[in-house]
Amino acid sequence: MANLTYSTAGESHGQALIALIEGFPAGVQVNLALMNAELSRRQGGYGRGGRMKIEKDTANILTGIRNRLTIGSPIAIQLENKDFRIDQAPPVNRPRPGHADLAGSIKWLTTDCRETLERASARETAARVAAGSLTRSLLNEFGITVAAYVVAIAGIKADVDQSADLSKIAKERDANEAYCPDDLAAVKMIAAIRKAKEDKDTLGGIIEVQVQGHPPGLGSCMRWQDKIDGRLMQAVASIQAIKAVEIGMGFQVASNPGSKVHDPIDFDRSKRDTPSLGFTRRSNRAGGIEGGMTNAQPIILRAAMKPISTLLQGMDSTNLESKAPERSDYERSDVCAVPAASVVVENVVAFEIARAFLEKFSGDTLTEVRAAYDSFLKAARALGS
Ligand code: EPS
Repeated sequence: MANLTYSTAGESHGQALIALIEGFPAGVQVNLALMNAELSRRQGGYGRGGRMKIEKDTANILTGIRNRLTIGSPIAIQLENKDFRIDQAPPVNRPRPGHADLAGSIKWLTTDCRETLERASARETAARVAAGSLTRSLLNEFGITVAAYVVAIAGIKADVDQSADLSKIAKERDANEAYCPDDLAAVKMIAAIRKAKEDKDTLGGIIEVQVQGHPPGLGSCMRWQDKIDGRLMQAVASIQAIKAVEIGMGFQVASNPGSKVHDPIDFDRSKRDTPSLGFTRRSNRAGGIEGGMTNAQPIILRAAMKPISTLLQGMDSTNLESKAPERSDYERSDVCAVPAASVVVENVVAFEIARAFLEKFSGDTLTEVRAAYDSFLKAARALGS
């Protein structure tokens, strides 16, 4: 059976966005309510701009399902753009520093940045959320949970107990518009975003994502392309405005001795029936990944998002037509999209985990995937005495 893959199509002000998912097994009940809830969460978060008042992103699954069950054929999901006006949208000649405007205009030999920005826009992330949230229907069958949350905005840091139950973290996150599990920090973050709006400026931040309940051995050390850390990092770094990604201790591994970086290995017989097979760790500084494979500890990954590059005050730029120095163009935009981007991070990570899961436990149908999963856990449990 084919590898699980997806691609997206669509412009910010085109007719629609499309996600096309291939290699998804048959027999999975699609949780459409979950998909629409994730799409709506992506539209929200404090600091969003006017576009989100126009759109109401809901998934129209065009192909690949019959009576809510997947049938193994490619799944096309359509999200309608209510703000469909690409042919009337004005040209943009003064590139915004930090956006794809300048590099894209030179690359596609045009002085109109709109040719590039229509596709480079973060509107495309709605299609990624649709694709990723589809895989949650599969991951849920195996008790695998994924949640991302905001841990910093403009240097205001949240205090989050990483070892808490992931559903508890997600519940706390959902209680405020900063999508931050620390309520006190969320209040300060929201105030900072409000101030940035008054200053006609924008803010970035840090998103943390965790995966729990997955088995060991997803990814592989045998081929560089299969390493799960590399794959997760690429998936997350490819999200608009993400500039850095770290796993576990991340950059701090460089300044600590090995004894303070690696996680001692224990065995707890009472946990033998869990996906961890009983191997417990006193710490999780590796962020759940060793040798490009999951080690059944929670995966912990953080991503840094730069401030949105469209500033209401503009920035010094150059007119691509006249070459005269001018302020950059203003396109309607967000003041801070870190909360919204956390939803995108969560769902692209879910997709990569589902992809790695189906590589290890492949099958045309959910029945076969489940059989492969059960038989692997049985064989792994039988190792040693
Ligand atoms: C976005 C849609 C866009 C922007 C924003 C995110 O819509 P519009 O350009 O019509 O306002 O609000 O995109 C950007 C931040 C960007 O740099 O392009 C969305 O759906 O998330």
